[in-house]
Amino acid sequence: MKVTGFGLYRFRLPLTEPLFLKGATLERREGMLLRLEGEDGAVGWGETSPLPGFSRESLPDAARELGDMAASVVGREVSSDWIGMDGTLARMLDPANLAPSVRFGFELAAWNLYAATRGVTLPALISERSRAVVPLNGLLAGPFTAAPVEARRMREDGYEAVKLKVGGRPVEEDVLLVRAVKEALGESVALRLDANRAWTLHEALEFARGIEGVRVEYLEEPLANPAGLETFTRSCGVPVALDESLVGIAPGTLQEHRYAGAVVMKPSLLGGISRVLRLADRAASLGIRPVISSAYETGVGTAALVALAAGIGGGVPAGLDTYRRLAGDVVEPRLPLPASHVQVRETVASGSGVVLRGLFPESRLVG
Ligand code: OSB
Ligand code: MG
Repeated sequence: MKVTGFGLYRFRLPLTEPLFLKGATLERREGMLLRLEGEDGAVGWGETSPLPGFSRESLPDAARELGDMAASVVGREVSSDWIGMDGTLARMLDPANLAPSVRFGFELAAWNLYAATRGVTLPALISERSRAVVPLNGLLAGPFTAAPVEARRMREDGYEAVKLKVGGRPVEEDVLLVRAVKEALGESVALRLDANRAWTLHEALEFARGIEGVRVEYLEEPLANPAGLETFTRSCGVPVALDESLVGIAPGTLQEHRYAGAVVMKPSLLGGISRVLRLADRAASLGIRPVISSAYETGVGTAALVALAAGIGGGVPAGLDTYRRLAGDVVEPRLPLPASHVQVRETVASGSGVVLRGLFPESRLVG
């Protein structure tokens, strides 16, 4: 089967409320969809949505790269060795050094096209032992006073894990908040914390002392200077997770970060499916817990993250609660989220139900 053509679409979706990210406030979520077409009529969709404040590539730059990449595969044969973390496609893309969101969108479209022509599902391509159900973590985003209430509701809704952002207020306040949230969650719901590199080593250790006795699954990126992460975790015993730091870590050097308890992997920011599969493979061999996580993708990207989590998560809750913030989507019906657990088959099917008219009036062709 050959690739016969492609389409590139721009979307702009409303959010439930403005999103405050590092150095950027988003009123809308913008990005692109790529549709790759095969000679048998099969199509595969992918999503490229750079996240302001986190992605280095701009949307126009990503659009150009994605369009060039798609044009370069028209006429190419999609053989059975295309797919896989070290398949022909991944090896062809390695030297191209695509922006992470572009590599994610392009690989996703290609994997989806391949799945469509073979009549298999994306989760089956990712792993032979894909799970039917994936647990998800709830993301606490509300103000200080609302968080414990929201946390209790998530516990009642069956969440196995809940994630709380820290580092944006004085350390003593974070300590009080973490204690209140953990009390609301109880011992049966895991508490994940994310400081997004807010602290000095001294502040982080002060925080760790403050929460002594509170069981935390992990603390993501406590330090402004990640060189101190190993010292931090060894001196206080709080497990750390890598997120921002992973961007600069080649899968082959992950053993230098054995001190980490978990790696939080966002394929849109890390550079696609194959890179995440390679990292997950290394993490598994080092005993580091792999967590698939989202960055405000639409239903197309988020469904792919569910497929990845089903294949590599080992039942670890995935962090896909950013989907909650989108007030519209490019797929219909919407994915069955937010939820404490998702059915993989149903979710992945929704993720391929792209609609370009009606629900999606602002879409337009780029180039
Ligand atoms: O720091 O983990 C982050 C989303 C976009 C950009 C950065 C981050 C996030 C999330 C994802 O918090 C949600 C999750 O991991 O549960
Ligand atoms: Mg994080």
